[in-house]
Amino acid sequence: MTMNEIMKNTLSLLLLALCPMSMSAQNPLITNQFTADPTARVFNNRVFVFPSHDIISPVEPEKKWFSMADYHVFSSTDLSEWSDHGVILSQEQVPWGNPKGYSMWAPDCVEKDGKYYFFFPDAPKEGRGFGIGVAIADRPFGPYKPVEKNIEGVMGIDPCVLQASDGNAYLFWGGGGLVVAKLKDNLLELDGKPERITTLPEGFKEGPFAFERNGKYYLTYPWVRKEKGTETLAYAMSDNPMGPYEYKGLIMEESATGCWTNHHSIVDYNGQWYLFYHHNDYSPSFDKNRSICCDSLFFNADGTIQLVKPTLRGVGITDARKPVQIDRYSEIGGGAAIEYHDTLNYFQGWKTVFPKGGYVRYNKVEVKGEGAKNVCLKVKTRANASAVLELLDGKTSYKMTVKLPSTDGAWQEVNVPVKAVAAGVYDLRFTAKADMEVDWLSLTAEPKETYFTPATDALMTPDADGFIRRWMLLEPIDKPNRSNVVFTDTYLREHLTKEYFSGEFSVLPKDGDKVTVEGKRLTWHALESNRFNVKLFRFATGLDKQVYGVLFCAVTVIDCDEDIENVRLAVGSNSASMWWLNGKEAVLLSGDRRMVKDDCISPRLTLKKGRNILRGVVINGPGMSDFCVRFIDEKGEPVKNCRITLK
Ligand code: FUB
Repeated sequence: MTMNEIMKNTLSLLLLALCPMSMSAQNPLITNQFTADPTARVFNNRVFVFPSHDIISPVEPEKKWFSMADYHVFSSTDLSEWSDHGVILSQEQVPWGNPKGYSMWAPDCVEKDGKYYFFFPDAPKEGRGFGIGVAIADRPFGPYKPVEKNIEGVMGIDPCVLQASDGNAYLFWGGGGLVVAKLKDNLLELDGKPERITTLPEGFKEGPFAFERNGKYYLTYPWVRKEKGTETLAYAMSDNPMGPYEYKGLIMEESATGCWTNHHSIVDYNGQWYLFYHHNDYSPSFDKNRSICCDSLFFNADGTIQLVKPTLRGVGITDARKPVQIDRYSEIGGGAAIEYHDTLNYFQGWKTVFPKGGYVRYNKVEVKGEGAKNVCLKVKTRANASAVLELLDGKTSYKMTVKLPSTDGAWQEVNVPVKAVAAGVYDLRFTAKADMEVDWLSLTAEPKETYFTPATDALMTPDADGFIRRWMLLEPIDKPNRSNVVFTDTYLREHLTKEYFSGEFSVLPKDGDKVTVEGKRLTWHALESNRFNVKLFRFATGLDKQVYGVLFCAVTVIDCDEDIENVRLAVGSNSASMWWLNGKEAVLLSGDRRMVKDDCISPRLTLKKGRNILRGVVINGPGMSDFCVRFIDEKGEPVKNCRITLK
């Protein structure tokens, strides 16, 4: 590696730690992967959530059980916008763990003297069951270095460390009941014998989470009430960290959707207490693939805890300029209902289906800065559709009729000017005056820039500069790469010529066609780019898809009235890409590239009379993917005497 490459590589890793991937969300909090067993901790006035990372077992997909190979950490300062700091520890890194154990269950993390101690269960290299290990870092988001051996004397799961005001740290864990032991100052060894907690009502218990408030110790835990059969969240209190603990009641009842487990943590952030827990929102029929959520938690004056009802709205204030996912409603009525966008790919999220008169209320959206004069909606409407939008803050209230253009029953982002709304935090109420479906809405000062419009059958030629703007684009394929320096010719030939789904290099897809890549259903979209460069990054964000560590497939058809000889394909892309004309490789753009017009130019080609199929695959690690493509002639002039058809 050259010095330049080393520096670029280091910079990319640093950027991922410092500028992590971010997503806005309500419940569930993480929208692009499964997350479970959330332990929330506040470090440096930022909430960090250390969850388990559920996956479908890559070794035994038919075995319907937990499978976890690594941990990510997520953080937020407003509990609405979440950053994924990436993988902080994986099973191959644990010296004492089975590198193929897939048993990295519920973790915890605490800070002591400026070091972060990450406690995690794992299957040992030899023998059965679980050990609990520690990995140490200088920062909450790592890098974490696992300690050579697991903690002696601890066999079990679900570690939780209580740093009590008596100056000691106590380790709680589960596995055949709940256990507690004092930790030595180094947090790596037990200081005395573990004690079983035996004072709680009967029934399966795991996932202990202990904390201290106003001189009382709370032991909270998932608990199965005999008569119900799935996990509640319950709690007990004591005057001592090691107990005895007296049972006090439930914090959350059994999941309404039948998720067998629940697992939680409770944290005070800026004077409000929050309960983090999990449900199975993105996996309704397999409850070992879970998703973390958060709701506010309240104490009574005597220190007991009020029951928390899980909500979709969750917590935090939502920035009105971003897509407000009204399907995460505070209240719904009039026949409105939420549905999954795609029951074969639940990560596509939800939409709200409104009959005439259906409504939702979504509390706490913030109109920032100069206020709003425009509402942007992703909708499916027919002719003469309208809705009433109300913004209520107790003092001022706005009520306006939003006249919507027809989208002919297809999803489209539309901008509608509305009367000026002053900056402030409002509860939003949206009432449909005709049948319609809404994905999200935003309130902005100016019409929101739209990067794409749905492709039509209208005649389309290359634009004035010859750029091709009508494309079939496939939703991003997961292709994790922390840095783009790996994009050598050899890497690209191996990874971009590989068939990720059947027909990738032979079938001409139609709008809405679906393919399956590593178990994920991805949809083709027929789009016209509003700019000369096709902003794949915006394409992905518009669909709430992952934007980094991705591979995009693009196809278009160039229809010519006659053979056009001696043309060259001129491409710019961010990052690397590979292009084929009529099945033959035309040009390869390798390395960590920025999108520059005509960056790479193919050898001479012929655009034949009739249809020519142009395919491209763009790959990117951390970066804003896009591409621009045109044909140029011998003089470098753009080729425009052709049509772009997609058929
Ligand atoms: O995530 C695996 C296990 O499921 C946890 O360790 C338990 O607490 C339960 O949530």
